[in-house]
Amino acid sequence: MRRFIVPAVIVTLCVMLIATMAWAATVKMVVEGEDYSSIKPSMAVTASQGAAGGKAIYIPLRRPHATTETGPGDDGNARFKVKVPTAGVYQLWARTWWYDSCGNSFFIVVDSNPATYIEDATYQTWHWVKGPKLTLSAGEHTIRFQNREDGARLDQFMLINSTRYVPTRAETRTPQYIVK
Ligand SMILES: [Ca+2]
Repeated sequence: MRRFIVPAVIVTLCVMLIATMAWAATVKMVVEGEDYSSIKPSMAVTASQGAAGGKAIYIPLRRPHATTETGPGDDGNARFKVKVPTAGVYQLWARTWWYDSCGNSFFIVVDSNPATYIEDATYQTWHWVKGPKLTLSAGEHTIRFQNREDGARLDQFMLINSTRYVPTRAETRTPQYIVK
């Protein structure tokens, strides 16, 4: 019996070691929309059902709401400062709620890089949208979510140095990575 127990213990220890190394290598930074370091109208905070913490940031609907791609009415935005512990390529995800096909995007500006944007076609429900992959050095970085279309809401965003992880529900915020 003993000659089976020793190999089994070694295998178990190896599996635990590999799992620990894989876990240690993954950095997941989760930031609430309402944890911005600065905010500029028309971006605003709103109570929002289904949002983590009960709050989100949003671009209020314009009246009349745009029915074509007319461009944003202002440069309302929220800036977030994150402290990246390990240099690497990070996948950005955003937990969003879109009003309709003309209220379903945000500009994203990282540090002083050119703007990109996130967008998809799932409306009137909270869901995660896959954004750009960002190459980030260790240290502080600024992420800006900016008005592109009115009626867009942001609950949380996430930066993760894994391409395999796909979020499905609200994540637990990670205050250790947030600089206010
Ligand atoms: Ca939130």
